[in-house]
Amino acid sequence: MAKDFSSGLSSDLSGGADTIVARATAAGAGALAVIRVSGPETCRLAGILCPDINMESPWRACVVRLQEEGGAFLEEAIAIPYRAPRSYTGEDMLELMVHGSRWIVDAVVGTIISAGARQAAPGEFTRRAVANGKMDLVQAEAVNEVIQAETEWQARMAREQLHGALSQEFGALRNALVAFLAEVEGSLDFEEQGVAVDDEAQERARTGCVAQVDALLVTVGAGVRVREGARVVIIGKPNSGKSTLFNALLARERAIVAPTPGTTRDVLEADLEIEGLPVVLVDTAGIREVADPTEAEGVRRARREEGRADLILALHGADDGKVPWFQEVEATERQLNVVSKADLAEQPTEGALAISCLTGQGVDRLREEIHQRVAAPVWAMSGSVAVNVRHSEALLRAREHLESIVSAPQEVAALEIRSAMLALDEVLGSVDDDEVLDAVFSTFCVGK
Ligand SMILES: Nc1nc2c(ncn2[C@@H]2O[C@H](COP(=O)(O)OP(=O)(O)OP(=O)(O)O)[C@@H](O)[C@H]2O)c(=O)[nH]1
Ligand SMILES: [Mg+2]
Repeated sequence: MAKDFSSGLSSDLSGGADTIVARATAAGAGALAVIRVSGPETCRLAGILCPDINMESPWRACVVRLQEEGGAFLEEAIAIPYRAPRSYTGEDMLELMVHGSRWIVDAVVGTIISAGARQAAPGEFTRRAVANGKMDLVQAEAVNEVIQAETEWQARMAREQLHGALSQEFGALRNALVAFLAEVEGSLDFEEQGVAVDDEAQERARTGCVAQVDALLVTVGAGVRVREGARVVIIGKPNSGKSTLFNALLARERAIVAPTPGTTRDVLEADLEIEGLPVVLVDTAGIREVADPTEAEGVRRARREEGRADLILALHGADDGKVPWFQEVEATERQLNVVSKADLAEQPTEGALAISCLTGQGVDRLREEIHQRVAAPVWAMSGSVAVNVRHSEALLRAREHLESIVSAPQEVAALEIRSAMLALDEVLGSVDDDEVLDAVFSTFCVGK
C-alpha cells in the first residue's frame, strides 16, 4: 500500500540523504547476523566491501567475499542488493547475512563506516521508508509493534496495521473531511451570490465525520488491552489463598505461600497469556485492620491495585467461617467473586465461582472466565485494529475542531475542518513535524 507521503517531509530524509549502516539482528552471538546498508552511496560502498558483487543484478541472493579496505579477507557472506525505489527504504540497499559473531559484525560495519557510511539511528531505515512514501507513519508504528509482539493478538493487530487496515480507516475519515470542506467552501461561493446555505446537509456531513472519529476512538480501550494487557488483581483477606491462586494461574511457584496470615506484604506482578491475550496478574497483601506499619503499607498498596484493576478477582476462603466479604460490598462489573479452597467448603456459595488449587477444581473455568471478561472490549471492536494513544490524542483534537464548527460562520468552519485534517495528517506522518517523527522512532531499535 505505497502512498506518496514524501512531499512534506524533511529533505534530509527524502532527497540527498547520506548512507546509513546497522546490524539488523539482535546484539550478541547468534548463528547469523544481518547487516543493512541504505542510501545513495550503497553501490560504491558495496564495491569496496565486496568487489565481486554485481549491484546491477538486484533482488537476488548471492555469495560474496567481504574484505577490509586494504583488501584483507573478512568473511564469506550472503548478499542481497536492492535498487531504488524497490527496497524497504525506497533507496539503494544492501543486506548482508554473516556469521553472528560480534567481531565479524563490528568489522563489517566498521569497514562500511570508514568507507563513508554513518551508523543508523534507531528506526532510521523505517523513517526513510516513510519519507520515501513506502508506508505511512501508522504503518511504521506497526513495524515496531510486530517486532515487539509477544502474544498472538499483539501480532495479529500489528500485522493488520502494518498492512494498512488502520491507515485505511484514517484515510476514509480524511476523505469525509475533504468532502465536508468542499461542501462548506462551495456554499461560501453561493453565499456571495446570495443563495442560502444548506445548513442541514452541512450538519449531516459534520455529524458523519464526528461519528467516524468516535468509531475510531472507541477502539483505544481494546488497543490498550492488546498492547499492554489487562491488569487482573487478586484481592481478599489474609490466608484466603491469593498467592496460591497467583501461582496456580502462572503454573509456577512465584509467590511465597504459608499458613500464617499476612504472608504477602508487597504487590507482586507477573505477565501471563490467556488465549493469546496478555494479562498482568497481580497478587496483593491480605486486607485487614493492622497495627504493624509494614503490613499496613501492604494493605494500602493492595487497595491502590484494586482501584486500578481492569478485573478484580475477589477471593474468599471457604475455611473462613464468615459470610464472604464480597457479598457485603457493592458488586461491580469488573469484579469476579471466587470462593477458594472449595475442597474445604461445607456448602456452595451462591453467586461465586468455586475453586480449589489443591484439587484443581474450577481453575480452568476461572481462567476461561478471566479471558471472557478481559477479551470483551477486544471482541467488541469491528476490525482487528485499534488506535494507540498518539492517534487518539490527534483524533480528540480533530473532534474538538469539528465541535467548534456548530453555529460558526462558514469561513471559520472551513478553517476548523482544515485543522481537523491537519491532525489526521500528523497521524499519518504526511506533515513535516520532526518532533512527531522523533517521538515515534525513538522507541525503535537500531537497524529497523
Ligand atoms: N485445602 C486448601 N488449602 C489451600 C488452598 N489454597 C491455599 N491453601 C492454603 O491456604 C494457606 C494460605 O495460602 P496463601 O496462598 O498463602 O494465602 P494468601 O491469601 O496469599 O495469604 P496472605 O499472603 O497471608 O494474605 C496456605 O497454607 C495454603 O496452602 C486450597 O485450594 N485448598
Ligand atoms: Mg499471599
